[in-house]
Amino acid sequence: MTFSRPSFRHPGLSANEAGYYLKDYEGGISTLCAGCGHDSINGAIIQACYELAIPPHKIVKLSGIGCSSKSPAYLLGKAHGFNSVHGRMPSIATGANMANRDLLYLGISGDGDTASIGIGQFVHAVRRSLNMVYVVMNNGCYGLTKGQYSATADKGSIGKKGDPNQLESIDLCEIAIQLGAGFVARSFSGDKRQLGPLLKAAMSHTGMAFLDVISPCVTFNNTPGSTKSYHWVREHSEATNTFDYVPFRQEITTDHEDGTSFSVVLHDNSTIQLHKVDSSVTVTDRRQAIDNLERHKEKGRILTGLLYIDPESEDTHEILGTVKEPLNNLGKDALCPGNAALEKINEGFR
Ligand SMILES: Cc1ncc(C[n+]2csc(CCOP(=O)(O)OP(=O)(O)O)c2C)c(N)n1
Ligand code: SF4
Repeated sequence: MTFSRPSFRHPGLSANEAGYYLKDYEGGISTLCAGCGHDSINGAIIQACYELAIPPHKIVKLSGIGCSSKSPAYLLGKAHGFNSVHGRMPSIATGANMANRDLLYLGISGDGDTASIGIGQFVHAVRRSLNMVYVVMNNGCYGLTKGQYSATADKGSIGKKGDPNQLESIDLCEIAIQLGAGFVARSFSGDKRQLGPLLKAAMSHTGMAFLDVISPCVTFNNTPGSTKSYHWVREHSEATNTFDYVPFRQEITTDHEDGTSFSVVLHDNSTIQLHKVDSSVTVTDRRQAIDNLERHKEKGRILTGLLYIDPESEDTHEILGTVKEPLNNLGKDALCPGNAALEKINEGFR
């Protein structure tokens, strides 16, 4: 059996603006279970990077441990990558980001990897507003270790083993909003139309862009009583808004005049055009964003779409006032200015 992807592609497929083909964004052939939601998210990430024409070598894919964390092996084969210890992806992302601010950091994690063992790492990456796209493939269980409930499993939800989950669940989006993430969204692996623009907008945001994507585990948590199953999410999800993502280089053609639509301009001058389903939903107010989530939860519904955005948000580099250049662009004199400069700095602390 071979796991290498055939190099032949349809001759009609075109290159993106940077001259790359879709295959330049692909990775190895997936070994996840057929029908696993994670594979759909991987496909959406590949498509988003291709459409945004991001040179693959300008991307860093990072993960922890889990079926979800195996995903970087199945996408962006030409990007940089690091598969860390369980729950430790945020520290690896922080270190890499501090050394080279010129790359796009894409963290891929699971609900076990982030909400259980990695919760301490996650909250600090968020409150530092690390400039990264942080994707949680949320199936409410530990898929890789045979389906135990994770900390995002809803109380009362029933997995394959049959006993209902007795513990309260952690809502990662609420935590992210509370701790100052500038972009927070929730989506569903089975909703390609919503997930694609959300990923592209997240990749264009400066600071922490957090995306919680409900991603059913078909092997251990796709039962009728599970709130992370395909059936449940399709029956109970409600989109806060529909929206288009318009890159800066593209002409804006959509109508702005509609009373329930508005645009948000990001740092790189690309635009998010929101078409609100419910005009009472405000996505630029932190307190209201949390309230919206709770209101829908009370009714047993899962709110999806862009939940919160702060277009003015700063990233760790701006907050700390770090050097503008990636460290590998600096010469020896800048990196190692010598004893006299060190003495002067130490003097400043006395
Ligand atoms: C330090 C450590 N503790 C526990 C494990 C066992 N382990 C491996 S993956 C995993 C949970 C994975 O769940 P999740 O992150 O939700 O990913 P999924 O497989 O569901 O996509 C656990 C507990 C480990 N590998 N390392
Ligand atoms: S065990 Fe679950 S999460 Fe893991 S690959 Fe299979 S379906 Fe996906």
